[in-house]
Amino acid sequence: MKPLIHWLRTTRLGFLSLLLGLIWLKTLFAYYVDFTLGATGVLQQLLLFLNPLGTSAALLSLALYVRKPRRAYALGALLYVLMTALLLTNVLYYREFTDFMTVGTVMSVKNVSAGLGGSFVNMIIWRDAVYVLDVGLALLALVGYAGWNVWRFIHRQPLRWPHFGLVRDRQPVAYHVPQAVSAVAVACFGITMAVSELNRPQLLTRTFDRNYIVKYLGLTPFTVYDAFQTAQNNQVRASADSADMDKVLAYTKAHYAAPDANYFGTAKGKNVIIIHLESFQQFLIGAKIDGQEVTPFLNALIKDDNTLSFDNFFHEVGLGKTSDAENMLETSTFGLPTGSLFSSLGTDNTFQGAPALLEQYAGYTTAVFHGGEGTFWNRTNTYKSLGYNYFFDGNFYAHDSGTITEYGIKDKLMFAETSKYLEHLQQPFYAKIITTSNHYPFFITDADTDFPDAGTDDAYINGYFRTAHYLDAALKEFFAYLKASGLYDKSLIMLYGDHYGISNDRNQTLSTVLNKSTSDPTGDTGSEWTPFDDANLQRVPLIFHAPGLTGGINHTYGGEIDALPTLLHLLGVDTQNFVQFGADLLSPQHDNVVAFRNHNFVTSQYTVLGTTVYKNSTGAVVTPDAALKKQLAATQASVDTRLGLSDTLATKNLLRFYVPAGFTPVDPSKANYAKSLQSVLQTERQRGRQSTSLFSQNDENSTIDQYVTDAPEVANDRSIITDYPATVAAQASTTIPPASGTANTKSQ
Ligand code: GP9
Ligand code: MN
Repeated sequence: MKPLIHWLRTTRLGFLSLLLGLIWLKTLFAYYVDFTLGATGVLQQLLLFLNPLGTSAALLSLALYVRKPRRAYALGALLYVLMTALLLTNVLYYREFTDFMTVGTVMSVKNVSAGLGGSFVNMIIWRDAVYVLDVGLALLALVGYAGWNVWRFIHRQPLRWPHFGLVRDRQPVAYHVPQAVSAVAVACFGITMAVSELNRPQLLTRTFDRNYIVKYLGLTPFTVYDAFQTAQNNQVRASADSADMDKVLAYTKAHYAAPDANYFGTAKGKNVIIIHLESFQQFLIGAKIDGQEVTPFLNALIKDDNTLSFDNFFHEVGLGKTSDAENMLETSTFGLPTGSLFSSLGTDNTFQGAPALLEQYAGYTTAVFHGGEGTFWNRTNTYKSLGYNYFFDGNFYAHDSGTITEYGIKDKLMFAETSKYLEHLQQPFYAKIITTSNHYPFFITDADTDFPDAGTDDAYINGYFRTAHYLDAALKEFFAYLKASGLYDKSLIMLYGDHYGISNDRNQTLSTVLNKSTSDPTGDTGSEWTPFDDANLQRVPLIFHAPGLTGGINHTYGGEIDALPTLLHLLGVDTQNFVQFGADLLSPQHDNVVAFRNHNFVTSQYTVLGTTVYKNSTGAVVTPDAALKKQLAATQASVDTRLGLSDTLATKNLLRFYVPAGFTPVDPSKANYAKSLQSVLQTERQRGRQSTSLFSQNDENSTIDQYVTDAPEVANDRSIITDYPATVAAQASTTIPPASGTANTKSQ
């Protein structure tokens, strides 16, 4: 023990090790006390425990390369203070925003004033002393170690105390020591990276969630990575000018598809309820396991007279999966070739998305509901940029181990709990509800569903049919509530599948369960599984349902990029002046070309995957003659242009150069989603008799009593769906008195 203390007191390595130990402890304190990183399982816990070590050691080891003792000690101390500052500012920022600070946030003035201004200081609480006390100690130690003895300085005579190791530490460290320490530190970080990649593949390329990067790699690597990304983004943006925008506008104007007069405005003024069907592929529709329909409710819905659906509708997502699907749906622009647009550009880019367009051109109130962490896919920031008035994230839902699965609240509870917020929204509203139960690893208990196991040797495929069945049952309950409460008559409901649930490498096993006629609408009967079959499975449902809406099953070839123009035209909002890369699926001018994110494409006759051309009607590979070759080359060129221009628009942030007539650019700083409930209720009260919420129209009676669910959690405790969770309940007791009449603008 004594030699150790002596070593710590008298050598540079000792001093830096002390700092390393302290920053490690403080980071762990932040991880466990201030951040909610949700580490599960031994491996994640272990990573969390060890990840501060590698990078902190690598940084501190820089001080060893400095040969002069005083400078070496000073550099070590400086690095330590900087690491502490990074940690502490993140702790404060996290307290306010439940997210980590990005370089973009620090640099952008509006966010700094919104996030780091006065309220930043107010965020400090007593236990933050943990983060700063030792800095004082370290500095004091530095005085002793490096010989900056204040006493001696003032009195011009030596003092024996504190007689830390100055005398013994005049020698620089041996040449090999800095290299050795750095090498060990970098190796340590490398191991963390490798284990993370195994546990969560594509962590950095996909950038799901800042929480994840911190959980796996640590705060410093996150900040460095973020700074790198920001610098790259800024460089691309700086090279842009309005001439780039003109090119995009020329393209989108030329590809505008005018609405079909029979459909234009048929749902005008209705509420829009978007139901995001997680990982839901078209082959589920009509599929059976042991003679039982997987999705009996959706099967019937598609056959309903008031439904318009599409059976040649494809997902077009890239690595951003759910977030790519959401991005296409909200903006009719593509996700990025790599990573997630929401994650990398969602905070700072200019958007002209569905929520803002519908609010400004048609008077909609807009809200999004997702039962998971708001930070996932950078949703909280991106939804603000899109102009959503409200975001009800996982905090607004009852959470305990029985009510959640990996990505959010179980679907039956999700719909039921969402309804108690929905009834307070001013109508017409645009509300998006994101389901999550049907997500890999497709886990659901026997208490939730008695649907049979598909019996393949792939547990995920078997689970997929069960979670899809559970989702279908949840939809049935929700629709029954919409009818009972009266919302149904005033709403257009749009359902869409976001992307595949079963990845291509599982499709062969999947094909053993599927009757070919359901898996492959083109009737390919070839026994061998081909990339063409994989491409066919990229179909996802797109369903519009509203009383009075007709249309049956439409066979137009289209993709997620086309959903928004189709929806806007149904609502009577013309898209001619908007920058959108999709086209109205109901327009006779729609070109029936589906561009996949990897530049492959499908037309109504051919599927082109790389250089291979398949004929849709037979699934056979064809060798195109000269005429067909020319035709397909032209289509490929148009697909490339479409994707390329969309990418330029996003990466150069070109929408800042264009404002459609009558549109006001979104101000993301206006939204405060933590207060979503409070704001909705205040608006309702302030508007008094002018309030158009379902609750107000129902003489201020809740309609939640009409929600019938067989969710086992609710059987024991109905308060899950009727009451607000304790964490947000205070928002309900807002004291704003009801006003006598005049309509107020929304306070958010
Ligand atoms: C759940 C979602 C999961 O809504 O966040 O994302 P995914 O893995 O499907 O992209
Ligand atoms: Mn998804």
